[in-house]
Amino acid sequence: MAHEVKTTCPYCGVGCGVIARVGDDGAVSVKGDPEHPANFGRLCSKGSALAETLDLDGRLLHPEIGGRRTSWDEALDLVAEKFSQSIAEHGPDSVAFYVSGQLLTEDYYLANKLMKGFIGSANIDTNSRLCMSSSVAGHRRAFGSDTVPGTYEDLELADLVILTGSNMAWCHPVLYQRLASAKANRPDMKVVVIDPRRTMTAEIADVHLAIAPDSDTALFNGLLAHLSESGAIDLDYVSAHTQGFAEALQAASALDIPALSEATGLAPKQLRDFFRLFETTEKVVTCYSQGVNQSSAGTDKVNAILNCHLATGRIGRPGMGPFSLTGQPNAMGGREVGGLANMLAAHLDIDKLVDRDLVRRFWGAPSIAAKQGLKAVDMFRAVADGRIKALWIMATNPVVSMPDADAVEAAIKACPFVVVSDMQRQTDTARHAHVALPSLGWGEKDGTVTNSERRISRQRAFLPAPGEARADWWQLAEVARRMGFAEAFSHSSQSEIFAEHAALSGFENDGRRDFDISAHAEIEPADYNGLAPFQWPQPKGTAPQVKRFFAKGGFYHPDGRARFIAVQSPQARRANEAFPLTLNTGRVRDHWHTMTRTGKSARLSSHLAEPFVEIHPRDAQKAGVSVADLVMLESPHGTAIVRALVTERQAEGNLFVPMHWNDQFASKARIDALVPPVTDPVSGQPASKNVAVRAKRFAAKAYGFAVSAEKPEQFEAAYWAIAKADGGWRMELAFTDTHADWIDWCRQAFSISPDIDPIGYTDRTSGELRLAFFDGDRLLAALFLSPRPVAVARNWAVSQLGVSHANLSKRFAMAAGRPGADKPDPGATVCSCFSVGVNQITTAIREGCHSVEAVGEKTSAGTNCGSCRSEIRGIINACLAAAAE
Ligand SMILES: Nc1nc2c(c(=O)[nH]1)N[C@H]1C(S)=C(S)[C@@H](COP(=O)(O)OP(=O)(O)OC[C@H]3O[C@@H](n4cnc5c(=O)[nH]c(N)nc54)[C@H](O)[C@@H]3O)O[C@H]1N2
Ligand SMILES: Nc1nc2c(c(=O)[nH]1)N[C@H]1C(S)=C(S)[C@@H](COP(=O)(O)OP(=O)(O)OC[C@H]3O[C@@H](n4cnc5c(=O)[nH]c(N)nc54)[C@H](O)[C@@H]3O)O[C@H]1N2
Ligand code: SF4
Ligand SMILES: [Mo]
Repeated sequence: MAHEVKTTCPYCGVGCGVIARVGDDGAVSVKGDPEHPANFGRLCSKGSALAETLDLDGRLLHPEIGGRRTSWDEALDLVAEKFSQSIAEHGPDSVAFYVSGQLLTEDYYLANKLMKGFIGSANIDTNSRLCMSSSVAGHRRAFGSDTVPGTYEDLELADLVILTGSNMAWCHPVLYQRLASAKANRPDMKVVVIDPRRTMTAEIADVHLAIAPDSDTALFNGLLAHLSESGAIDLDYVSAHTQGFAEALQAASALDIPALSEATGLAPKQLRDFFRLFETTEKVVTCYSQGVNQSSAGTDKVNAILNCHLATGRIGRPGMGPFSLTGQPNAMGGREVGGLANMLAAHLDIDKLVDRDLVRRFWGAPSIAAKQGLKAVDMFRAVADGRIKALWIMATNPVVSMPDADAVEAAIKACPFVVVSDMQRQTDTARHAHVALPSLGWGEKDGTVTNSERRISRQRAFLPAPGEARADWWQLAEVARRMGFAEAFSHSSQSEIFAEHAALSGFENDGRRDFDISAHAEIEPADYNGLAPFQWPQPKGTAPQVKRFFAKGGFYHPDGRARFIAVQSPQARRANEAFPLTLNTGRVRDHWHTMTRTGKSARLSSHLAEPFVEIHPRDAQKAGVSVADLVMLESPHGTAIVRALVTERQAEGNLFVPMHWNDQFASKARIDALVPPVTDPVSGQPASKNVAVRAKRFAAKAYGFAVSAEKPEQFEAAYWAIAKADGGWRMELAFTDTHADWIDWCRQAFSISPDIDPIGYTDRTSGELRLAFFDGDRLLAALFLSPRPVAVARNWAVSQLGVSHANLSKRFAMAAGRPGADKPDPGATVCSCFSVGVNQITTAIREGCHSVEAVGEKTSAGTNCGSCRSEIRGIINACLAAAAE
């Protein structure tokens, strides 16, 4: 029977409410939940496409040992036995868990409880180490607790919103849309974007400061010094609620304006204008994300920002405060349960005996880890050198996402016992598992997540468990029981685990800890099922509330005062003579991390269908790279081959490559293979955004583009990248050898039977070759080959997989790679909701549509989820600027 279920989006930390509808025929559709306080009904492109990612293609549906199907009992017995054996022979620190901010709080809570309380080691770390750990460390240094003081509404109430190291338009799209509409309603509101490259986020900005990589500390130190000189310090707040201002100010005053200009690459006037804007605007929110966290000075960057807000007392009041944007759907929940190797559950401190004792008593645990465990980069080092002998990886794909990824892969391959819990059978990491455990995915699993504004929401199941897949918490509890900890892991539902977690948050708390949701300590399953989104804290006996922290002090250091941190501004310049370019890495709009889910959606895959490098025209010229060439990138750690996207949005000397592509989708694009394992000394977070590399043209003899109804599996190519398309697959190719028989190559790659002959032609002078294979009127595959990057109307070619080719001239048009005059090529997809291409948008602009709204009216682009609105704005600006020249 058709039914609707309220749940939460499994992608970014905005944490949007989703209503999933399962139709009579079992078909799922999703829409935004108008009542959810994070999104009020909006969804971005990824959220809107959730239903397209739920198929069972490639799912791991049964437990496997050594690649062979087995029973749950056998798999769980083996995991428990191997872990227990390693602990007995080599001690508790010889085993480790590497988990994820994509686990639900209930899963995460049990993983942490098992490792820290019962195994007795703190060797549990998480991909949050690569994501939020500098923010956590910065918060704890300044506030004495890992607290995000504000709420989303503050972005709408502010008069100045600073976005630094955040590509919010693409990474927190619904929050960005809330900001964009607040600014449209109140045009006096100012937005400043601080990012070395001009991202789509900058399209609504009044000011874009293209700072030199890693010069944020210098910039915010300069700001603090300016605030002091201009008398903008809130002396009452500073003296009543803080410590260490003088030292911080002294460190901040080290650079004068010319030195700051040199350090940040910004003109003195840009610096002064920015400083003055901050000085004269009381309601300021500073949002920051990975451009701040993922740095060898990430924690210092965080504290440089917090210093400015503490000094002006602009914290915890409506429209004011620093705001760390969390990445993953449950990055915040993971911090609450103490999932990091240097934390303890419920925001307690692993370095404090009293805190350890409190948790041990609450859990009734035999022993509790007495010291911090290994942080992600060190953990994989310990795997590599044999100190860790049994490793359980859950809901993360480190062979793609860890720095020095090739070394991480080698370590995993060499590890005596590796367990991987995932939804997908074939990931770059899962392929090396000794034991693979099938986990439930979004729509099947049930529990809670916490978003960036401390709001806890339910993810609810609306689909049956596929095959034998089981929840991650169940897997952990079963292994714990088999290791002899049955009593402490007797939970029969996620509701019981949540209640225990809530009870621990209130246990001997008395207001001493920020995280307290003990109002839910005795929650019954029925109430848990119906639980409405609420923000923490919510102590016992209180109703849900909107809470901001620290407006009147009340910090969590023992004296109740915040700490200013004196931070220096040394430049982390890594580029050098041999590796002269600075590689920056991050995200694109329509893919999520290692693409195990978004890679299933043709719509999402059409926005950017291939791994690429953004490169400035002068750097391209120096490297001998022309538009659409392939580029070989090299660092001392690894290499990658990606497409050149030559653009002035990128600063000279800097490159940007997305983190998403991996061995399942491209021949050589795992960009983390190039990233050195350099980490922040305080947080242990890797510096994923400042990597010294060199670039050169990848010399290919032939370039290809192909579409195919079946997924190509067996083929030879020096470069390939594959993406899901409507009705099949699309592929970019390059060859360093020319194959004698391309027809044969196609037959192998696209599994085409020998009785089917292609239609096509070869042009001997230009060296172009076209081949198309039909089964009756249905296109099976087509290959377009050229000595130069192939010029073919790609989206049109892809669309031919779904149309009838009954008439012969249509088949020849296919082979020619050119649409007929009646069917113009839409160009690369901009709006994935309505599949509107860039050519359609520029046509609309030429016809007089000069606003995002007008383009939307004409083409529908940008009128559903709105994620592409800043790109449309960018295209309009570029077209109008070109027309004016
Ligand atoms: N579409 C999409 N959205 C996502 C995700 C996804 O995979 N896809 N992942 C989610 C996750 S887990 C996370 S953590 C967030 C990340 O969200 P963001 O942090 O917004 O995303 P990134 O692209 O990693 O990096 C942000 C920006 O930092 C800039 N930057 C690089 N170096 C510096 C620097 O030295 N200083 C400054 N100020 N800026 C710099 C980069 O140019 C980049 O534009 O996104 C979340 N949302
Ligand atoms: N160079 C570079 N590297 C980076 C970054 C960067 O900006 N640049 N960003 C870093 C950041 S911020 C992050 S958060 C990481 C993300 O990196 P990862 O965590 O490695 O990326 P995901 O693709 O999200 O991996 C999640 C895995 O869990 C599986 N999965 C999904 N749901 C479930 C579930 O419910 N249970 C289980 N057991 N499995 C599930 C998915 O199929 C997938 O294999 O990458 C980091 N690495
Ligand atoms: S902004 Fe998009 S990806 Fe993030 S939670 Fe909302 S719908 Fe999901
Ligand atoms: Mo992240």
